[in-house]
Amino acid sequence: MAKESEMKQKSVDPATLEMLEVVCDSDVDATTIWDRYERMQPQCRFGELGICCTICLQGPCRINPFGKEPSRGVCGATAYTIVSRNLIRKIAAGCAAHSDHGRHVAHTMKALVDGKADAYSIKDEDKLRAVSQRVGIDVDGKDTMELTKELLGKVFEDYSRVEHEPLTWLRTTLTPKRMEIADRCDVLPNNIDAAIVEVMHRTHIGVDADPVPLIFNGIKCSLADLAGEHISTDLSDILFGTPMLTFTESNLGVLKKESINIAMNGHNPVLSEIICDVAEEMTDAAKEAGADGINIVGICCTGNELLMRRGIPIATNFASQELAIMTGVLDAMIIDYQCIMPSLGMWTRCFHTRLISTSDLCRQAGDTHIEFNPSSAREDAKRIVLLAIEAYKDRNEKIIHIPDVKESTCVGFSTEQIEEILSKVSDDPYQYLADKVKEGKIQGFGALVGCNNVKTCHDLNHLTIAKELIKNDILVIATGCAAGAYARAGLMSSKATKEFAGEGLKEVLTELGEKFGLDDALPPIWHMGSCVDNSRIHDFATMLANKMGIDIKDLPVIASAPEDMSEKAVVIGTWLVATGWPTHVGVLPFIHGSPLVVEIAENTARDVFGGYFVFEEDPNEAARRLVNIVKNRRWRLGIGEDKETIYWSGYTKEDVFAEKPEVAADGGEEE
Ligand code: SF4
Ligand code: MSK
Repeated sequence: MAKESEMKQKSVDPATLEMLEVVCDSDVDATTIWDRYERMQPQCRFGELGICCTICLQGPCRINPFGKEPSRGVCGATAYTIVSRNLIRKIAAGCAAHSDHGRHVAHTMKALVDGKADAYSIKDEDKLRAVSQRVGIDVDGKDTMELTKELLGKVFEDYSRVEHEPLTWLRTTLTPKRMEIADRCDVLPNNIDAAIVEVMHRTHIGVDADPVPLIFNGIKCSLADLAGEHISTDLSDILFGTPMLTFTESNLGVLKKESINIAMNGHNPVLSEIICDVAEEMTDAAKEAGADGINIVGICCTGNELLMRRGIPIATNFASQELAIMTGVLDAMIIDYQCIMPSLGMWTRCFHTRLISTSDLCRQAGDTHIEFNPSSAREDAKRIVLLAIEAYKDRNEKIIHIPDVKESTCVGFSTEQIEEILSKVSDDPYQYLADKVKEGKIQGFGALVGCNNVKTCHDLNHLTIAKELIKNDILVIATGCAAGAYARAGLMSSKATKEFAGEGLKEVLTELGEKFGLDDALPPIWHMGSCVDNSRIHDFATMLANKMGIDIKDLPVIASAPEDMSEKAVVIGTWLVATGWPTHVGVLPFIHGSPLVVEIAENTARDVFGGYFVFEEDPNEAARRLVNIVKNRRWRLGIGEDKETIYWSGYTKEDVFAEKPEVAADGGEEE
């Protein structure tokens, strides 16, 4: 068994640590992500630096990172070409994942319009009308299905346009200044699929070797990704309802020994929503099997989707997904796609758990495959729930271990919900927020997003950075596995506001919570949803920027992916930078083999877009730098404290100005 000190380095989540102890003591011959990471050491330094190329079969080619030979690949490519090509291929893969997710929701909606998906309906007609209007559809006199069909036409156009016009989902969601900059830089995509294809073509051997156009092409693809994410969010809200404030619980303690436990893992809500509907109708079958009912829990972003819309408890985020099986009470793990560990089949074979795949995109050896089909969604869902009920009978009571760890969680901060909350204190909701920013009660906003990465102590970076931001009156908005970490650590609760928020932030959250009728403060971290729901973060910042009459590059905002891992995190970080966000990543991307590419990410991007990357592995140092960036932006807006008194909470003048002064996004001189 590992020593306690070693265990502590793996995670700061008490439920995870408890389960790792159980695993160490058991006879099960299977490995966790932490075991496999240890066995993988040392990892390839060439790969980490991004200077290994396998693009053609003359490779792999590796560049000497110390300036000696070989300095070029067999074809002549230098480090900056290889690093840029590798980087933008990751961007394209992330864009493919998000935008294909959006396409699948659109196909489900199309099946509904065609009368071939009776399990579905339009749950949020207001959103249907609002999105339709936003994208330029005349909604007057049109019925629901007519409008849905017309909206889908606009959606599919963004995946297939031939004309050189920008994507509708960018043209109608970016600030005017952003559109102007993107247009000037020639990074406005006209077609989501074509943007991915262009990256793949450009990075083929013997095509683009210049790092600048390569990276700008990656930025273009990242903006296509933003559109794909936005389409996913908009259509999911229309089909399944826009999230509203919901109270629930989080962490492995939400699993119930007496119930049939089903975990929904992945990203796309099209089947999981129907499984929830069907499970409610199958309680009798569960009781016949000896259970007291069916308990659905979430993992990763399918978990976030269900958490936001239905208050379904979230059990784990990415790194701890295997541990849900190890509790011995998980009767079925249902997977759709993305961020599903290929080790799950190994673990379900060690337990009674059924691993049920639902998309032919994402299969595992040993799974039971029930292909999701919108036309047979209810039947598919019933078959899946019945498999879980069957599995329940095979449980081994002797190996059950559920950590008694769960936290109260308040979620559901869609932009629509935020607006409704703010409307209780002002007729002009975003003006209220703008005023609080100007007064300094809220110093700024921190978007904390992204994954877990086993290279960091699980959830430590997430929690360290979030606590420091809210202590400094920076309101945190969160998505993805970052949000999962905060939910499971109890940071999405009124209690956390009292315990961790700075005085100004606490005052605002208490006023908002009480006026909204909660009798308590709102949480200091607002859960905005899954990975694709970073589009909500984009909308939130855009609305605030428009209200304040400035661009996002001037807003006192920062973004951070404290434990970035997936290619989707790479693409999200890229469009955040392109839309004006200073964006921290806590795990270094594979680009440091080219000082030129690092320079573009940290500095050139700032000159051109106003956003830029902040690479910092130490979470305390990262938090310090992020707080300083917010203060720096406030000061530049003329709403910071006086130059001599700006420095508070232990931050020195040197700290604040250690960050390089920002340069106007239009390429103008430093102010
Ligand atoms: Fe080597 Fe060039 Fe082929 Fe890459 S594309 S593997 S650098 S020969
Ligand atoms: S699930 S992309 S590990 S956030 Fe969206 Fe989590 Fe990152 Fe996957």
